[in-house]
Amino acid sequence: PPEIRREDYTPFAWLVPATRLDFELGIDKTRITATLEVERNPAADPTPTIRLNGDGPKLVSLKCDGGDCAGHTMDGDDLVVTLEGDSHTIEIVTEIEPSANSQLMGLYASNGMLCTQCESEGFRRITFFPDRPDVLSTYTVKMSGPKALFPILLCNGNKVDEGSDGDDHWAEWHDPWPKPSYLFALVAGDLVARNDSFTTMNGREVELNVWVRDGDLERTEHAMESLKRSMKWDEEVFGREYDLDLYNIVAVSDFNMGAMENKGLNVFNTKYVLADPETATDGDFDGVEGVIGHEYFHNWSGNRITCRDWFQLSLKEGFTVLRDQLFSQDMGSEPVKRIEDVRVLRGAQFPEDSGPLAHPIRPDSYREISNFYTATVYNKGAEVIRMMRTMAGEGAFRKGTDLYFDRHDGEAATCEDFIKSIEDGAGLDLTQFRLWYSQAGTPRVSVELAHEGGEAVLTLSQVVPDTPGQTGKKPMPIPLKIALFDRESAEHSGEQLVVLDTESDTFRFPGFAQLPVLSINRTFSAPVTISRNIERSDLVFLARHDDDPFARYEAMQDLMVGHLVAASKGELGDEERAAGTTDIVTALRSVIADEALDDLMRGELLSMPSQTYIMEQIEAADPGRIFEERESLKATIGTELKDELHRLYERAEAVPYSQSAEAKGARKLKTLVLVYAAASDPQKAAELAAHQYDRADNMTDRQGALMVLTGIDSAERTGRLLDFYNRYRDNALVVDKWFSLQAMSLHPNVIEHVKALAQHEDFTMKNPNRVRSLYMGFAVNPHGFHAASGEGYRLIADLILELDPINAQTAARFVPSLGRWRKMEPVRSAMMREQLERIAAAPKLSRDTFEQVTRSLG
Ligand code: HT7
Ligand code: ZN
Repeated sequence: PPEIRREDYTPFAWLVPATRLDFELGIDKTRITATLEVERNPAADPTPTIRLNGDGPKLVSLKCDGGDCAGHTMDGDDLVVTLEGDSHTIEIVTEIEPSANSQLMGLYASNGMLCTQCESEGFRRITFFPDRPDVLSTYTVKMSGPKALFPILLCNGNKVDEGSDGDDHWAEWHDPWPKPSYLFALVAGDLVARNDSFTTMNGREVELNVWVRDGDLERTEHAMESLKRSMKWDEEVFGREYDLDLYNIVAVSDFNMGAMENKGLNVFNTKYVLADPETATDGDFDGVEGVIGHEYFHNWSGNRITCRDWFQLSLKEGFTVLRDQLFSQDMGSEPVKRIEDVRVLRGAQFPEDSGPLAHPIRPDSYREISNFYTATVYNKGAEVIRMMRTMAGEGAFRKGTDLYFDRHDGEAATCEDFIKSIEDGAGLDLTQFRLWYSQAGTPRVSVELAHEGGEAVLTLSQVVPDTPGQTGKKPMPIPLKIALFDRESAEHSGEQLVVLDTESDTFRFPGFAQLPVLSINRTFSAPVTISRNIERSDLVFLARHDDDPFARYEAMQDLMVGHLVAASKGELGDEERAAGTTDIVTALRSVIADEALDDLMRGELLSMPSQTYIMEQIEAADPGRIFEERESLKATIGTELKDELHRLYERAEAVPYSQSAEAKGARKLKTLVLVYAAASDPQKAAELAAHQYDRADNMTDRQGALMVLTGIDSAERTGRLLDFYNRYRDNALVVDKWFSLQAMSLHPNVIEHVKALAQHEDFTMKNPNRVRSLYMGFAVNPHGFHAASGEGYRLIADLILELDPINAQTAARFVPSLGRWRKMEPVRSAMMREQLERIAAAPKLSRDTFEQVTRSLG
């Protein structure tokens, strides 16, 4: 497949001011008549032809201005039509087979209903069209089909007409806002809605609907409330008002990603719509709120202003992720949300940035754009814009975003347009900052603090590491929030922002009689790694006294990571090991005792760093060794703090179920206590977990207990797993949990369990949620995936090969786990590479998987 390069962008030669689509809907066969009004684009070089992208629709007929076209030809999958004049009407009739569409792109059947997914290049699977984000058109769509099968007919915009014709009926929809084809959507099926309304800041009433299958309605309240909160928040915080009279959300059970922001008709994975206490965890509730917000915020950052080309994806995704993160911070605990977001960044994006798939947030080239919906484009993209906000201050940043929305409303814009608007609106000079858009790799900042003549002297230096295709990078502006703590009073005289914009720089702070304790990168103000030789006692100090909750969490994590890295590398003697664990236990004890903390934050401070994160800190990592050390530290903590943890559990157990922060915190602590108990006293933990499971009145407690039980070989494990399945076998989202809990377990036979589950009658390769629940659960479980035998790697490679022809996008998303081969110790490294080579040698790979495998081997 050819490489597409950002620098090759040229505007499309034709404008398409109006598009009319006529759908004759059927599950097995759908016929589409597309009528395109086209006229020459005065801003582009003239051509005698128009290229209409296609990906498999059957061409039934083609007309130009009501008759034969001057000529047409197929170029690969595309239809190229000769046009002699300056404006024409092109009519194209195509046929497609929705029920045979297992890729879930374009128009497909899911559970008896029809729905679409057009981002990025799915529209071309429906009809021939300039399927690129810079071609904006207004759409009028007529949908017709059997009333019995499709009683509900939905599309973008507003319904303008409807009628019946025997057993068939039809609806006509018009979307007044010009949009690119990737934002087109339709849904036809037997659905019911939770209905509500929202009055905008200018007094306009908007009808809101959340459409689901009959029986799921009672689990839509949280989604609806989240939608209303999102609409209000975007008015208050970004001054953005909704612009149609109708906002529809539809939940579908077969979906490649989380959700899709189609104009006025969002299509959602059921996982991000349905939630009630019996079937959804606190994390699931937060996920629904976050994704509902994300898709809603796209109405401005993505739809009203869209992307010129797919290299600009972070323009809409990075900005919208930042907006959804700020929204969730405001709806719940700000520091806990920040910690969660940083954990995601470090868990998914840092590995991407240090591996073979590293790319800038604005990539320079791709073969398959679906592979670039990455943590880098989304999450690092959000961090980059967050840094602009930090440097500008909230008020000035808002002036910048206001200017961006004003200047580019209705356009297909670029990242450069966004940066320029922030520069002009917020009054910042972002000349050098633009490097964050073009340079991949996580900068490493080295930190030294000295005390000289009554001054604290801070020396910072940065290295932006080489990444595939990029070497010798330039220093970037890195905004670091810092505070200097007096050792006696445990106080500081104010947080400061230092910006490191050269390779190395020194900052002097007068007024210190002795060396202070440095708290740096507070709130994680820059997406960098910090390297410094800090005394353990200083980390204990910060874990105890830092008034920035993120920095306090960071100190606690650094304390544990430092110990586990050294222990895994065999660098600790008995005395050092004992001293290290004592410090950790002491710090944890003070966290348990600190009455100023709320339990959600306490839970963060008491959590151990993940095995994956520890592995990332080590060259040639040995996962077996790290697993043992981590389990051993967990057991020590469980033993040493047994009484304190027990009291914590008892206190938490008395808190009744609610969605309050207090109750959520209590539930988080209960499962955390079980985790420590499972390492120190497995039999006791199994009894406690079984007890929690049996008396649970909510999914958070039940799933937490079962998660712990899956790792303990016991009668309690077998019984509760069976109970869980029988209790929830009719609820697909909960059965997904049942699969993933077992795939993620610490049980020694996890590989055999996963193989057996793949044969389970409820397992199917056709449903991405089910595939992800079993196999992604396993791929992120280092205990199973990195088994010394190499069986885990083989299992994932087998999956990729089997899934690739069914759903290439989902298959390709498993490749990066094998792509970490360079980070592993030599034996595992060779086995991982061998599996990548086996996939690469397969006779017929999708473009998606081919690109990821070749880059991973590269
Ligand atoms: N903008 C949406 C992206 C998306 C997507 C991309 C490729 C294939 C399937 C997809 N479904 C949704 C999601 C979002 O970021 O809001
Ligand atoms: Zn998005």
